[in-house]
Amino acid sequence: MPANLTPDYERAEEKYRSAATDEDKLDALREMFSTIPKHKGTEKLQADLKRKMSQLRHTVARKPAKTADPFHVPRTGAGQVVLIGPPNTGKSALVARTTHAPAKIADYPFTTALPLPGMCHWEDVQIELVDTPPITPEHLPGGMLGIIRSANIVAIVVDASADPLEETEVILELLRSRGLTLKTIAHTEMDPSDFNTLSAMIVANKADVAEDSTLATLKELYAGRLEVWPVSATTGQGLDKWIARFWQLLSLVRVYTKQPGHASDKGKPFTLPLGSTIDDLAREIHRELPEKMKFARIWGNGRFAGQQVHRTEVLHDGDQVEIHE
Ligand SMILES: Nc1nc2c(ncn2[C@@H]2O[C@H](COP(=O)(O)OP(=O)(O)OP(=O)(O)O)[C@@H](O)[C@H]2O)c(=O)[nH]1
Ligand SMILES: [Mg+2]
Repeated sequence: MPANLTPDYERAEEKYRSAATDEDKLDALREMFSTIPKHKGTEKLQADLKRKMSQLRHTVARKPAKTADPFHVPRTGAGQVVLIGPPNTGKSALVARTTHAPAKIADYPFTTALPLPGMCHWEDVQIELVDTPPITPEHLPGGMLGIIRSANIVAIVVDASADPLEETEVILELLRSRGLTLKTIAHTEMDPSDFNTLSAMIVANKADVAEDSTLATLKELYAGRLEVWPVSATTGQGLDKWIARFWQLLSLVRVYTKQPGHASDKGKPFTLPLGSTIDDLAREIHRELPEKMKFARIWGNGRFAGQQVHRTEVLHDGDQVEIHE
């Protein structure tokens, strides 16, 4: 171990080693990351910690909830996108249009009372969308902050045919007053020890009845901070590109496993954070598989077909992998 690690870091590392649950491990890793001296000599270690954290965040988030709290929506699929916003902007209409969730849509405000998840598709990946009750400065349902904080991506849905600038500012200010900053940032670019910056975007819904000049002003105002996605739940315009953007922001790779001598399990990829290795994939398949694994073979992305690779081999989107025990 390099001599320049602090006692705080070493304590956190000890905590990591003795952690019994994934949640405790993640806590310890966060502590290690915040106490590690940030200089060139620890860069590799920092990168390693980041990778472990994003891996564990993935696993922890997928565990089923212990309680029946309706504001706890367990994550399924490759990532969770939470739609938030003022009343009547079309959050439910967007979820109903892009998933099979029976979201209730009505032309009056405060229609949605509880969060409702649904799955949308991007290529062969499923991404979870969550419809939520409206928020206003006077009305922020208990539990909404928890949902927002734990989302992989926060989509602020505003009504582009009304006053989307004002609506966006109200929501951003509401969250700012709770210590949260929203910006369009890919997950690979995020600082894992900063829990108050969330990956987000503005969804300018009802683009079918909006003025072009309003959309242009909105884009200009948030340029460099928050992307604006003009869409319409009614006509469907802009929705495919919007959903494709989720995949990019989530910064994941798809990996297809295969049995020796068989074709790969096409269409059912494992999704792992960018930078994940064969070892990470094995752990995702089964907790004890990394220890049991003897070697792996890989197909795709410039390797020889079936090339034998080390457990530290970094995976690329579309790789096919055979694990040998
Ligand atoms: N023209 C147009 N109308 C839309 C669009 N999306 C939703 N609407 C209409 O806007 C109204 C509100 O839609 P909802 O989906 O219920 O809005 P919401 O944001 O879920 O509302 P709350 O649950 O009250 O927060 C309904 O009358 C929808 O038909 C759209 O893209 N274009
Ligand atoms: Mg609704």
